Amino acid sequence: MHRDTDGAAPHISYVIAGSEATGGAGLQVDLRTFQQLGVYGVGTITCIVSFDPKADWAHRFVPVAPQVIADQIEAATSAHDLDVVKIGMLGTPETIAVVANALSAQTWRHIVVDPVLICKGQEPGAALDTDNGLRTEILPLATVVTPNLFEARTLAGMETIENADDLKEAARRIADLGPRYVVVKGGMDLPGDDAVDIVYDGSEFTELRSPKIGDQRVAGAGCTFAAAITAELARGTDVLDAVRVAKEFTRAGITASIATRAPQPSIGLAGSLS
Ligand code: PXL
Repeated sequence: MHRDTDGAAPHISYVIAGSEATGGAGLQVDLRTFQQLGVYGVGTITCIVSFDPKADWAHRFVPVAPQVIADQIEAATSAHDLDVVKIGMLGTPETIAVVANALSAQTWRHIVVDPVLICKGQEPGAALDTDNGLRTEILPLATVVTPNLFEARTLAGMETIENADDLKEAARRIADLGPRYVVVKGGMDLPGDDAVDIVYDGSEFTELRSPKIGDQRVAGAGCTFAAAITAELARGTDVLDAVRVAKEFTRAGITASIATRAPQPSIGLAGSLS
């Protein structure tokens, strides 16, 4: 394996997530983020999302066969000593079962879960089963979970989240599902001028704020944020500092977002920051 000039082996981050064919979200964003933060990335594909430009960019979703996911995880974990992993989009109850089973086969220093619940292109019944599977099989394994406002409302069973106190209540309820740290992202849709995030470690809350950038959603921001936390944790950073770095990294990426013919601009920031 390549070594830095000082002879140290590079830190490795692992991600189990979906491919998003425009490059604006999913595994493509995760691996770019790892690279930009100076970490060697290893990825396992769970599903393939190809937005359809002929149908108003509707989701087309194809799951990877469970055995192929298991084979990828076997290859990745056999080739490398992996101890920090990000879980992105899983997409089906079968995928959730195979990933939960594979995760429990070894110990992990950190499992960062981006609880992707929005999955268009599936029957409502299957989508609900998937969301329930994520809640019961994956969330309890998480050391860090990063719900956005929609995901926080759904996982916490709250009708509305409108301010920092609501974010804290959601974090408390989601912590009851098992994750050690909950990072609830207020994002664009929380009223106010700031992007507010709450970090809850099971006893204390930390509120992070930075001014919102523009008024447009940017594809890939959630993936980037969770991937940056994962990369920092792989480098040995503690959770709160990893979240701070990830917030700043994501803010810089949104500022440098790139135009695309898909409906939302994509998070930018080409090149390595290491
Ligand atoms: O941003 C959520 C997300 C994650 N992973 C994949 C996606 C999307 C949204 O489109 O396609 C593969």
